[in-house]
Amino acid sequence: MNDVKITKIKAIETAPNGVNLVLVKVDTNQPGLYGLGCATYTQRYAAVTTTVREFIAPLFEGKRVNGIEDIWQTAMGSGYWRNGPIYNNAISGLDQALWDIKGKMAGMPVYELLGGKCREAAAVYRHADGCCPEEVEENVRAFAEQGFRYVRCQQGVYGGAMGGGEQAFCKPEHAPGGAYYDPKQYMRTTLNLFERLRVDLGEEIELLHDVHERLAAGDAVRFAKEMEPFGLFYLEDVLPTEQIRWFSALREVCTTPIAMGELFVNPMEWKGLVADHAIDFIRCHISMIGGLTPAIKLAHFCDAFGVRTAWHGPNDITPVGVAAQLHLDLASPNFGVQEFFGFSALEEEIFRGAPQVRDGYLYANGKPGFGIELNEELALRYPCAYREPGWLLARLPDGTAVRP
Ligand code: GCO
Ligand code: MG
Repeated sequence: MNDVKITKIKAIETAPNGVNLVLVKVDTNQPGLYGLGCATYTQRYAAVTTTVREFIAPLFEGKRVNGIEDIWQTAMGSGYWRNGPIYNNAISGLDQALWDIKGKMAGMPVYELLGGKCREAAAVYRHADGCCPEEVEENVRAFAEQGFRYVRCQQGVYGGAMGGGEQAFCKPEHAPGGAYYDPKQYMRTTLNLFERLRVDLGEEIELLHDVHERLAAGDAVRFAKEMEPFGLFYLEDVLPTEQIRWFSALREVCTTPIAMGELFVNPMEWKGLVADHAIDFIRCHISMIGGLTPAIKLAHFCDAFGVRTAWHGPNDITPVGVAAQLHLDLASPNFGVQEFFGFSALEEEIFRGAPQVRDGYLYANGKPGFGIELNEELALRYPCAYREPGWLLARLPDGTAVRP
């Protein structure tokens, strides 16, 4: 074990679906033994790959593979300033790859290294979107027929704008471009949407919704309260990370289950929320907090406070990142639900052995490590590229720029 060393740490950029993804491949001095880790920050992919190439690779090539915790701690400390999304993703790529290698060396799937399965598969939720309640409901029914029991429902894009259609509000003269939306219109249409969904679909299906930090704090508290009658599985990102202190006020008046965390990068953002029982589900994107090593600790910390996991996992994550979250899902007693966007055929060709979904459950393939083999040549045929931030340039009706 002690003579297995890292020979090469490579950052691989790939965008098979037109979404920028970052993967780290760690080669070793053992023929055929390599590890894969997800380092995807889709909006700043080149900053992550540069960090891996310029700072992580020179520091850890030549080191032994076995000391994952020591490597994680020295990687985090070696930049002095820490806990930012770019550097955390770079560390995550190395960290997850070392867990993959350790599983392959042990001849075990990573979930076995984490204590073994608490369940055979992880229940997942899909995204049912639509420009009107009828279309959203149609998509919920389609997922329910495929066996999915959990469905996130959104009318329009985040903040409820119909995406390009004329808004029912006027802007000031010379207002700048951007993704305009009206918070009050968003609240009205969403309450109307869930009233209809509950009447038409009944209580069997678990419905989720993502506020995506689009409301002023006081409105957010009122909105979460008004969503109570619809018995959501959870309401997500009700407030931006900058307004974390409002969650205790929300908890005082509202029983809607609360999920938060996809934007978290620093333990100071979650420690208080979890210890105060202010949220029901933790939603981190695990490469954004530094990889599987910190996510294991966070899952165990949440377990002590009755908070369940619901790791972030739409389309800006590699199948390796999905696998890393899935192995933790399988081994966590306080697993809640796993977000899942689905893989394209091309993605499954690049990442052979990617987790498979059946009847609403996501399955690992039982192979050692994360069980995924990379077709690197094919991955490199789909380079990442700069993409206009579009929907991220959110603005209120008067043109004020807000968090997206
Ligand atoms: C979700 C998230 C995503 C993010 C996206 C940002 O709940 O899946 O809110 O849709 O907006 O990951 O890049
Ligand atoms: Mg979200």
